[in-house]
Amino acid sequence: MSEGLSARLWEEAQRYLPGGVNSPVRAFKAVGGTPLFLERGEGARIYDVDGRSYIDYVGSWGPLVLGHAHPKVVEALTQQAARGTSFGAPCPLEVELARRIVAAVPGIEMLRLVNSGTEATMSAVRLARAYTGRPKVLKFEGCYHGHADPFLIQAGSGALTFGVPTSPGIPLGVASETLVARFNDLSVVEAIFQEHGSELAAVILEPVAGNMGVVPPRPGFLEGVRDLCRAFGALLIFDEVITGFRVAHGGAQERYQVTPDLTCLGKIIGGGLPVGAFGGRKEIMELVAPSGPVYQAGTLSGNPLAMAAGIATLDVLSQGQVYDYLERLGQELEEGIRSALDETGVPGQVNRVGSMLTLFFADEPVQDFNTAVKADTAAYATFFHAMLEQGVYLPPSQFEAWFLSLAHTREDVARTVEAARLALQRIRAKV
Ligand code: KE4
Repeated sequence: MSEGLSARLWEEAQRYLPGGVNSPVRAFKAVGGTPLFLERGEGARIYDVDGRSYIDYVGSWGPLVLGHAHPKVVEALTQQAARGTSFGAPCPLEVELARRIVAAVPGIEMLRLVNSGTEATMSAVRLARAYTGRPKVLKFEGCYHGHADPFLIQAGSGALTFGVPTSPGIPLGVASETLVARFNDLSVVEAIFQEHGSELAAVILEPVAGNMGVVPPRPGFLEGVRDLCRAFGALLIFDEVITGFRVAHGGAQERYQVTPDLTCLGKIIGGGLPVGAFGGRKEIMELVAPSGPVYQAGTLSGNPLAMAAGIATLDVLSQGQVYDYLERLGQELEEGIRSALDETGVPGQVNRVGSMLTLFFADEPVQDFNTAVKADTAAYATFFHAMLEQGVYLPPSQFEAWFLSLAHTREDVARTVEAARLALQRIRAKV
């Protein structure tokens, strides 16, 4: 699909950047073909360097819940840039963004702003280990928390699964402190707590999984994990880098009424600029340097430019009805895709929470990593390119979330559903 300037840039990019990209998923390896180079975004649309436009469902992987180049964000950035981008000193805007986050997120009384989701989650785990004095962390298959060593771990063999690294460069000593359970399976979590409860510093999870594709929590799952953490003295960490301000103004912890001990944020709170945060109960957060001994630092943490974008974004999200709009649009997209699946007879599952959803090319419901990985990734690749040809830009991987924004319209959704119908017919014809 990609030709012209994108193709030429792709050749050059591979000379300077590993795999031609600065983050692996962008390389289109999961869907084949060469990535499009994008030069502009406006509202729900993106424009590639060869002048083609697309309805965008990646939204920079979640941050752009207002759409691209929202006037309020652009205005805030323009004004702040003229006054300086970073001082390495306290600035009013970091206090302002922190105030908004504390007011919105039930589990956050105090927070530290950082520069990525990875920084947020790695710092939260260090803090949990310091607070409890315990070494081990439990994560879930299919949940992604960034690229810090303790998280690039997959379930090993054996019942109570010790982790094994998913990347070279991670010492076995690090991997041995990470345990891995199956998302939505409380029995495994209980068994791990029975076996290792006294060593567990924390359980970290995406309360709505987005990184195996969208997988909602089963009723009672989050509550069960919350109860086990409380019973054994481990901290519950919600990684809300995707779900924060996405599935509700107060994130998944508001939507599902389960409050963690620590929360990690990113993406939306930066409005498209690099920002992350970790926060929680004051008695835990006061352990963070310089008020406490747990070291964490960052040159650009709380920089006024990123704060300006985040504040402008949360301002818009504080207006009434925005989440009702996202919910309605998400429902229309889900229903439209389901009807296209029915009409074409292509086996598929649609999982959705609010304005994040995934179409899995799978015969059975997708409720965890094991069922997610059964999806037909070849069918997804065909679907992806057929949608791209019709001007719809989806995540270049079956195991990611599609994101709607406030800039998407009902017409955009109708066009997307029509394109999906034609793309599914192409898959049908291939069978
Ligand atoms: P970053 O370090 O990429 O800002 O955030 C890491 C992270 C942490 N937690 C969750 C739940 C996340 O989804 C992420 C990053 N998400 C991926 C997409 N699923 C970012 C895209 C990429 O890696 O290029």
